[in-house]
Amino acid sequence: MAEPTRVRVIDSHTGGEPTRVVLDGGPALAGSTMAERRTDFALRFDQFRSAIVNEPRGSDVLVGALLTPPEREGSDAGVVFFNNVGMLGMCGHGTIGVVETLRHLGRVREGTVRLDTPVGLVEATLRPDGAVAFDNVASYRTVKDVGVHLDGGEHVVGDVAYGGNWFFLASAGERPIALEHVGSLTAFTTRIRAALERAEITGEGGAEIDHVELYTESDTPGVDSRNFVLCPGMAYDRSPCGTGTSAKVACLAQDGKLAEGEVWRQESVTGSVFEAKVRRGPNGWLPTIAGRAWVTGESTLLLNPEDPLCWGLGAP
Ligand code: PYC
Repeated sequence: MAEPTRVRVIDSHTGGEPTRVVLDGGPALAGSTMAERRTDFALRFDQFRSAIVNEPRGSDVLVGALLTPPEREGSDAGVVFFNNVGMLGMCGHGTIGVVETLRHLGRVREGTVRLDTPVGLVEATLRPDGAVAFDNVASYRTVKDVGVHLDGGEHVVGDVAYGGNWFFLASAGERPIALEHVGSLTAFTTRIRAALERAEITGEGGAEIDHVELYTESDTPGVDSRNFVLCPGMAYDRSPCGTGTSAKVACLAQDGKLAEGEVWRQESVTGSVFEAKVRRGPNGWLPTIAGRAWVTGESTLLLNPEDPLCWGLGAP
């Protein structure tokens, strides 16, 4: 029998969206910047990615976070986020999950936590009440009110915006954003994504728009909006999506509908809430997103190469 590779992980959820942090047993990534390390991860260790987040050890909804040594002096850790289909630029709920995991391990305390990510430095504050607020990368809208024709004949109008990942944001219109409708919301946003691809509508530099966000008003007192976010691997975000909320508040600020420092409460389809604010920055709007994560498990995954499903279902 071959000795299995042991991978120590900590699982958490942020507003219902799970994060699995890889502590030990992961690949040592080549590169001095986090962007180089993400490329190395994607090129050389895609099987490892799949083994950690895909079934039978994980599921389509799970986001993985591989910790690395920091890129910058003074940072607490480097982190590369990944999911069931590949790498993520940034991940808001994952950032909150990583900070809570580092707190759980005693590696950080209340106050400032600095994480190097492939899209830049993300500074977070671990608050006395356990909530984590992170200052996201500059977020901005590149296209307002672009129309797309879906294969079913509908015409949908929305905005293209960046919040650490690329988003298409559109009103849900008459479609209720509710848990009992996630099947039809997933089907609808999947068709939007396909239409964007057909129409060759992209983010800056031809970047794929791999997140689709529908929004509507919230019925919850004190909450501004409710959303449904389709993630790149076709799972929906159980949290309000940190990068999606960043893209949303950047659009609102750009339209003069959200003042600097004003609080925006964004609810997810599951009812979890993030609080967001923006400041004007030199390259866009600088969102601060706050939410809470909870550690749900500490475990050691076993990767046995003799197991036919060692590298996960759908492994490359
Ligand atoms: O919270 O930014 C986020 C996120 C991206 C994909 C899943 N969650």
